[in-house]
Amino acid sequence: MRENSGRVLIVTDVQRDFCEGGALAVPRGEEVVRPINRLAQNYDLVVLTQDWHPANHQSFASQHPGRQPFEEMDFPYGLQTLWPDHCVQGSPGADFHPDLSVPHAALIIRKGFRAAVDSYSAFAEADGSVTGLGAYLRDRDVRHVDCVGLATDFCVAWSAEDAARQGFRVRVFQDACRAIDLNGSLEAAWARLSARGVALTQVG
Ligand code: VGL
Ligand code: ZN
Repeated sequence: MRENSGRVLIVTDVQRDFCEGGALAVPRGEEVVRPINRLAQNYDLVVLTQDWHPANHQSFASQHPGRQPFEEMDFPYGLQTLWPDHCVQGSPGADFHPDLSVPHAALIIRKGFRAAVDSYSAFAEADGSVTGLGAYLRDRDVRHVDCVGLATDFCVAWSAEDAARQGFRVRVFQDACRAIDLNGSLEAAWARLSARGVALTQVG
């Protein structure tokens, strides 16, 4: 089995579409790149996630006539926020930010590749289907999960929460994340995370 420090860094969705000029730009999203490049050097196990939607993904408001981005809509698995088209498979916006430099990353988890199901978390899709990441980490004796990336209040928070639910010790590096902050989503995310015992910390 591969030697590691019992710790993984999960780098969430540092993609062009979530950065300045992108289709679903997170305010100051590109600012996470530099701290993440530096932080990742301290980890021998790094997992990247990549939002990766087919062009007809049902989380896109464009797929629902009369609906606008950022509205909520009832889906079979619960309430789904509708988004502008973003991170379309194979498009430039789905690429990692060109300055992201984590060449030693072991695994890339692609999320949201089924048209009918969104997936914020690296551990499970919105309908509960697991990605296998939990088992992958347990197989490698990982106990500590550290989270960075975009967006704090959606994909980062959902992964951190799922990790905590699965019994990992979880930290979120606040200054290596940026939020969308939609209708109080950031405050709600922090509340859910602290209720789960997720620690908030800083790269510094
Ligand atoms: C994300 C909204 C839609 C994220 C992904 O990475 O936080 N947010 N798809
Ligand atoms: Zn998405």
